[in-house]
Amino acid sequence: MRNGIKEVAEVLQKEKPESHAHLYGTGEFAQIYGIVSFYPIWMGTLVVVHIAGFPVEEGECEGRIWGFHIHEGSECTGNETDPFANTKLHYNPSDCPHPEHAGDLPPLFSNHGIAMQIFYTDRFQPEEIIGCTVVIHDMPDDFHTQPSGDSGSKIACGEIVKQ
Ligand SMILES: [Cu+2]
Repeated sequence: MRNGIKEVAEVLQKEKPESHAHLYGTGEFAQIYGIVSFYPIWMGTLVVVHIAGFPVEEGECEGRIWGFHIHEGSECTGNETDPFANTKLHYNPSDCPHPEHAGDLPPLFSNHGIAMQIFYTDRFQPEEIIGCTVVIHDMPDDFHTQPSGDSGSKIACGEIVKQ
């Protein structure tokens, strides 16, 4: 426990992620790009998020929290109304309600257009989610509404591949 952060720093320095996704935005969010990497640690996964290109809001009180999930579909493709419709539902192998899906992640907080977050989860292993997708939404997840937290449109997406 005491050396937890040291161990994380070592993993980041010495290991390669077991899986990762390059994310790209769409439509009015086409500026969004970045990478999400998944490292094995502590019988679970260290998720490292670095995304840039979020719109920078002028006001102090709005628009900086974005829903963030792993979806079960394998392709960042879709149709005119939902460009990432083929990402389908949240990754949920244990058939749990939202927000207990394995793919339910902490929402992204953007600052000066950048979201940088590192967190640990034991809901999946890095190799287990290869072939799934990472999706960013234009609304915060309310962690209550079924089946997806009322998190609005899908604005960015990345396909998870083996490193
Ligand atoms: Cu989602």
